[in-house]
Amino acid sequence: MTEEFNTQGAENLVAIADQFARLGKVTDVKAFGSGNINDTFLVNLDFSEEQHFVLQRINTQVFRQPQLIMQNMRTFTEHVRKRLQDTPLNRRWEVPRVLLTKDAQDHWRDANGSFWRAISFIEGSQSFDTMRDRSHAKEIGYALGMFHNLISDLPPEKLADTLQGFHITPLYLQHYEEVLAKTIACQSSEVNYCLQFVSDRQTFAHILENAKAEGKLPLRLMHGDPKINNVMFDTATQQAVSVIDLDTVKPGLVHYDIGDCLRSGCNPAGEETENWDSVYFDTDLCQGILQGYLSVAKAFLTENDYAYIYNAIRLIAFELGLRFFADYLAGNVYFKIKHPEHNLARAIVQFKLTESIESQETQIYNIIKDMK
Ligand code: GN1
Ligand code: MG
Repeated sequence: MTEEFNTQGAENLVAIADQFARLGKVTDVKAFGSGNINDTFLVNLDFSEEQHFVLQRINTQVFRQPQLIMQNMRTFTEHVRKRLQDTPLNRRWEVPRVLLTKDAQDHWRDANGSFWRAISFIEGSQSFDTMRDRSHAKEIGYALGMFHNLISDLPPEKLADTLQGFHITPLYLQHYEEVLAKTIACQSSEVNYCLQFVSDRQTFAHILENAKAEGKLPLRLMHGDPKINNVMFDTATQQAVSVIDLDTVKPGLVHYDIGDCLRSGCNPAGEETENWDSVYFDTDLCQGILQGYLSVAKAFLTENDYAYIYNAIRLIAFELGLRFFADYLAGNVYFKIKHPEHNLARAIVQFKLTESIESQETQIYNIIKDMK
């Protein structure tokens, strides 16, 4: 929970949650999950049919037009619901629902102007910050494939751009250069490592955007943030049942998603570790995720799509490191932090992961080739 919420007090949170409690009474509100941008809470209700929901305060410094997120979520959920109704799956699959306020609005603004919204909680499910084993990896891949599959027939232009420049690596590089020009970074060996790391990969940063501009990779709809803990698992069957966190579902490249899913899923040490020597990219888990993904996504992937998978994995790990490092240099204005060097530590994790990906380039290409 942020400082601000500590001072705002629990009583106030209950009152905010109550705006969305159309059935039952709010009994309890607790900080929930480990999001880096929005503030997330789990609300408990005394209503037996639906015992929880997720309450979120959208960070409007990041999402400047939060109403667009809600509009996208409604378009997305409507489309997927219809798809599932017309062609039911033979296993459990859930889509988070937008919950309305007592005045039938999809959000609520408090006296400070904060933007609040509520989403249904997928009952009987849980998420994980790191991968348990290969069957878990396959399920994560399946979940992303199913997510892409279910929106593959929704035209990208039906959804608004909720976060301009999101995952456009050259723009992050440009921002980094602007920040760097204004900063006198403290000269530590960690900072020097990061400066050199980015400097060595200037050309590479353009690889996916160039492929998009050359028409090799089409604009599709993407999730934007399919990291491992955004996939929900049924607590009884341990099968993936939903992909949550729909704020960045918007037009983009599916490669950003494939890259993000693999960079988060195949890093057994997790993105918050400060034991940098323990960071590596696990190719066995990579194979598991891709196997699960392709079992559902083969139908819409082209030859060029396969050709860019390796570079997508390498790029998104690098990009996230670059984003964390630039935020550290800028004085931690974007990602929430627990201590002043937090974003520097997170950047090093992603750069170590990128190095590990680079050192296993041939193996990763072979995994992809064998799976086509
Ligand atoms: C942010 O807030 P959260 O944890 O859902 C970020 C993602 C990063 C992720 C890294 C809108 O997501 O892009 O991959 O942190 N979201 C945004 O953990 O910038
Ligand atoms: Mg997110």
